[in-house]
Amino acid sequence: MLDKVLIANRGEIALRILRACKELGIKTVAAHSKADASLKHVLLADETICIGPNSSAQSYLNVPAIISAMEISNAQAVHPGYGFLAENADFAEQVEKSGFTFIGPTADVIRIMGDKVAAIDAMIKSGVPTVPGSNGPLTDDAARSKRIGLEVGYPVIIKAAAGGGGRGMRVVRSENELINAIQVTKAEAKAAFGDGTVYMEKFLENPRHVEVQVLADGQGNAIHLGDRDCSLQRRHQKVLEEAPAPGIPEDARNGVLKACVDACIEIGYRGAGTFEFLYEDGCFFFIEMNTRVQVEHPVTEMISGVDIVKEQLLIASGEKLSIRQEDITFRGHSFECRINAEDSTTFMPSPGKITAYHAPGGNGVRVDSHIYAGYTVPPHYDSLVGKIITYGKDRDAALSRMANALDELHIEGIKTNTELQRDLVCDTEFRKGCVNIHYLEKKLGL
Ligand code: MV4
Repeated sequence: MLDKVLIANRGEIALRILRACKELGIKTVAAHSKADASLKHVLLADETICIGPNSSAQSYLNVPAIISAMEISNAQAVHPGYGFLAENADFAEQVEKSGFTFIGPTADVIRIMGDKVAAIDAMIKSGVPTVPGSNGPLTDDAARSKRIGLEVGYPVIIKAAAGGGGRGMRVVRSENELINAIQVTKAEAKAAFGDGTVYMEKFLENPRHVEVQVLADGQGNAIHLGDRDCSLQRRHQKVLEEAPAPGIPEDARNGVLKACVDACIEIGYRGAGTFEFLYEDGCFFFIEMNTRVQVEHPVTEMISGVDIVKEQLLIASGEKLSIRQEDITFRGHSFECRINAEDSTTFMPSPGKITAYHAPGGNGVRVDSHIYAGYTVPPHYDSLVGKIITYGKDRDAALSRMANALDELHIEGIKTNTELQRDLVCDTEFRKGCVNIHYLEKKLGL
């Protein structure tokens, strides 16, 4: 078992990691920026170390500072959480080269998944269904690109291989826009990511975003923890997630879940991971794989009974997966509402001092948050201040608990998006299940 873990993150996920470490008897080192000395997990950690000034670039993204902090504190391993360096293959490689453990997949696998063309290629080889498309980079051969466009059928989407999460994409609705769109997307990708490689996919007009959670030990064992629906999003920021994804036929679901497990074994995956799919007309289409723990992992924990962060730590300790697929029974339904320090209508960030705080509670209510009365939300990082997660025996039960929990939530001193969340859980279309990725933006546009 790992003896001491350095937490290279902040906010609610740093606290989540600290709690998992404590449950396993692992000592914790909270590596934090200057602005974050009063974060809850920093106050609770066995050791703390300031790794730099307020800006992320000089602290949570500062690779030499983090590796030095591991050396100084004698930590064996680093948990990167999500965001920051979590999917940075060079960081994972440097951690391992310095003799420490990166809690996540090998640098090679992170690098493959960071290159969306390579990721799709790996999925095709493993039997995971992908979006019809170029299945490889587009070249400077315009006639070839047009041939592919014709085969795939318009509309198509041009995506940067180094992009992901909504960055570097362009929809093309007819052949006469194609060559220019490829050129512009290439130039943008080159400027943004230093890599101008682009590829083409059929553009799906009204898909849902459904993702599959997996765990693998890198020793030939892998399981899935079911799926989640994350379609309610604004500007590629998820707002409200649930597990399982509602209204998916059992044969389609079982097919995609098995394909993800097979792919994990095929690619030698290690740790927690998420396969992202677009789901439309009963079919799943792989788009990207995330090689980190995700913000919305709690909804999966609620329906599967598996502690994903503890499993990450056990896998990083070198243990074989102790859970077999047949040991997992999915029960009930779970929702997560992200609570952001922002205006409910303008979405402007609202950092500042929390003057009063009351968290919801009761049966089937979980709150993952680092905030407390008197805590000041700094302006330097993202605005997530917590997550309300509810569980119920079915979708309606979990949803009514969420409505109650949101009513009980009380945060004074800063603005939050709680009103938007209260509105969403009452939304007629959302309550029916199966809204698509455009639903929230359309609703807000009205
Ligand atoms: C797509 C798509 C439609 N067709 N690919 C956006 C984020 C990145 N992860 C992939 N994205 C999309 N890829 C094809 N072939 C629509 C989106 C998309 C989207 C996907 C998931 C969640 C929210 C989204 C919002 C806008 C567009």
